[in-house]
Amino acid sequence: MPKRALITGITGQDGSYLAELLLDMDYEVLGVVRRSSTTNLERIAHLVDRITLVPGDLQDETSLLYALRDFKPTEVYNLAAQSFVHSSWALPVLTGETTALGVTRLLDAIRIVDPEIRFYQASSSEMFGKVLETPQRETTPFYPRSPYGVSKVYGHWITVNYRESYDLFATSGILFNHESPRRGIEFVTRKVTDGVARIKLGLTHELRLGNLESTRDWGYARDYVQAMWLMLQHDGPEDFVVATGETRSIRELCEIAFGAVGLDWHDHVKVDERFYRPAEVDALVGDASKAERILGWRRKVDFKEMVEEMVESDLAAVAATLR
Ligand code: NDP
Ligand code: GDR
Repeated sequence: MPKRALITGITGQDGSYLAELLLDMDYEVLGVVRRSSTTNLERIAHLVDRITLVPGDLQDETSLLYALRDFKPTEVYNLAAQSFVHSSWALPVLTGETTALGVTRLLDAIRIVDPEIRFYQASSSEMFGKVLETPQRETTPFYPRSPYGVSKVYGHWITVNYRESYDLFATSGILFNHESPRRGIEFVTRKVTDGVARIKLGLTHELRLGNLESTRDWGYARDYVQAMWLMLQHDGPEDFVVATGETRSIRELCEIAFGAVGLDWHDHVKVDERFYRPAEVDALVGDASKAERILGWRRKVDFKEMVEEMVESDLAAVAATLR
């Protein structure tokens, strides 16, 4: 019998890569898609003939119950969230409804429809926030620094709680930042690579950014969706950190991205306080040794390769708009 996976957040960066990975392994894939007035299927346009899409929303439990009842998945990947940290101050309640309570709605729907389903929760390094230990691992205490981070802590603990209360196969992957050419344009890596392309092609001269000092542990999204799948194939549900173990500042990101097209970032980047956050996560670096040891997970693409791929992709995309 083919394996059947339901993905929330399939229209997002990770959802699109995960759908590709699962289709390659002959899974049947169902994507839950929320209603919007314009189409937002760009990231999965090449897959729509091979997957089933159903309307649904993490704010509407009935839609989740129907999707589970009708499709009968063996695995559920909860990737949906209001995922942009900066917006979570402007939208704290919506962020809590989706990113926090949405997890409970989905876990409850699983408990009601089929408690044998294996569940993956997209937890985040933002839960470590103002870090209490370096590098951060599965046992590091949380200290979230944004409504988004607080919501993810709730999502993490409700996953652990449903595992322990109802014996669900509920796994939490604590993933550090991961990027790709499909990253949303508002996140700093993609904002920089898109900015580099626009500057290189003469459309603008400057790129306005916020805090250049913070550091992140940036990996490659395709490598990270592999870890999600591995977690649900493991003997039992556990928490796993997925990270590269390397950390870089926004300055270093700029240096590599501008350098990839022969530009000096100092000539183009301007600091703009509009992009600062009310509370910042200054430095993150993860220890993925548990995932490496138990799941056999390894990353394949390094930071420089990834940034160069993103710059190349944005150069092609911006050039196409000029034709
Ligand atoms: P994206 O922002 O690219 O995608 C988010 C997805 O969630 C989109 O498909 C969006 O749909 C969907 N969504 C938002 N609100 C709802 C809702 N109320 N009901 C149903 N769907 C909804 O995120 P990523 O792919 O980058 O991340 C995937 C998950 O992993 C997220 O939960 C994120 O918080 C988490 N995460 C991400 C990391 C990263 O570095 N990328 C690191 C750690 C965790 P629409 O297209 O309609 O907006
Ligand atoms: P993050 O990603 O908040 O780590 O969350 P983001 O790329 O938005 O910010 C990273 C760091 O860059 C600094 N920064 C800027 N950020 C943005 N977006 N725009 C700017 O102009 C800018 N200038 C500086 C930020 O202050 C921050 O320190 C991502 C999301 O994918 C979450 O969903 C996920 O959980 C975490 O990664 C792990």
